[in-house]
Amino acid sequence: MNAHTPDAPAADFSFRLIAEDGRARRGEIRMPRGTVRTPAFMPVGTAATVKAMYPGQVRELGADIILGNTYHLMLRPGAERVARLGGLHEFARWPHPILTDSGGFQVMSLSALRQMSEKGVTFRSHIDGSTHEMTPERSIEIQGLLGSDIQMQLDECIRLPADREEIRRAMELSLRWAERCAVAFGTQPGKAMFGIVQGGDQPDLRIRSAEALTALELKGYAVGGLAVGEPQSVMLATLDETLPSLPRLKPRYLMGVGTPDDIIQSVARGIDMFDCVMPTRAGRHGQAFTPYGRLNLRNAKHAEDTRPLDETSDCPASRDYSRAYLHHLVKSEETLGSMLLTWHNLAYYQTLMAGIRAAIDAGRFETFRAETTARWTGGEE
Ligand code: PRF
Repeated sequence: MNAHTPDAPAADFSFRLIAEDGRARRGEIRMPRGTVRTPAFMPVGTAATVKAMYPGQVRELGADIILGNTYHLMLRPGAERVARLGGLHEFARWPHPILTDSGGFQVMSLSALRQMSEKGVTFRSHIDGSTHEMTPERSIEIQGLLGSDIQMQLDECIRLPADREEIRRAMELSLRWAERCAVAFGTQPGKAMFGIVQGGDQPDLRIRSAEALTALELKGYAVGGLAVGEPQSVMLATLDETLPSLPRLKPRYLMGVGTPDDIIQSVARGIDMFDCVMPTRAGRHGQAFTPYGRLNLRNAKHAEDTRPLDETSDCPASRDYSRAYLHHLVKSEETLGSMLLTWHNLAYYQTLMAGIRAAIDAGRFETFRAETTARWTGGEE
């Protein structure tokens, strides 16, 4: 029996800490649609689907929450259409919590011909070239139409390395947009809007951003603008400098991160939530995450390897199919190859998160971190 059976769903949004082990935190977010056990990994369901997975499979692996994208869904099929169809939970057949990103980051990475102003960002769709305007108010409106449980402020994320002045300008704009988003969101029982700390690799700008957002008394805080070109050491140092300026009793979400190693090192610094395309996208490209590190199933060395990816796993994709078969599927570009490797990778990520949570509960997170990272680099397989 698990020592901490999650509490029943609650009428309002709340976060509580269950255990702390060093700076690592074990907690629980309660919402009407369900409870999120933290540290949590949120599979990415950009276009109202976690690619190559049935919703029931995602749930069975232990995901308490998935991520959706304002940018993609506003362009196709459109936020108003999703609302008419009963909202994103009903549309995608995922009745559990959903967090939506605001669109700022995706506009930067995907759209063409962006124009930033104080008011918002105008951009051309990467799908059909049509022109759209995204303001802080419109982002919150869209996230409301989707029915998102955790909504993110609109922000401007700068790639690194960047000029300090440019980082400062984007951080301050993001702060003003946070205030506008907070006004647009108002008070919505059972739902939350999170602010996003920006400030690049500049410690004083990070602290200024974190302190100003804290003053807005939001229900949770994200750290954005990381894993955007800087080395892991810079990302971890930035977390060390930033997290002490965020309130201890609110959830902390590191956006768009990361590898299993990024996750375990960030949990060690006090992060509670993660999302990343890594397990799903890498799976569709023939990459598998295992307890012994990363495997590329395209590699000819797997062609006659009869071992499964991970015989100790409960996941059929990890346990029941030979590496030789997966190699064949990947080489033949068969759909089943993407499906099995995505399933396997998400199982690995959720098992890692469950291991992290159990280790914090038991006060042995440091041992777990050392053993887990040693195995990745041990070269045993
Ligand atoms: N802002 C938003 N979404 C994001 C990021 C950000 O900075 C990142 C950066 N890693 C990923 N997703 N809104």
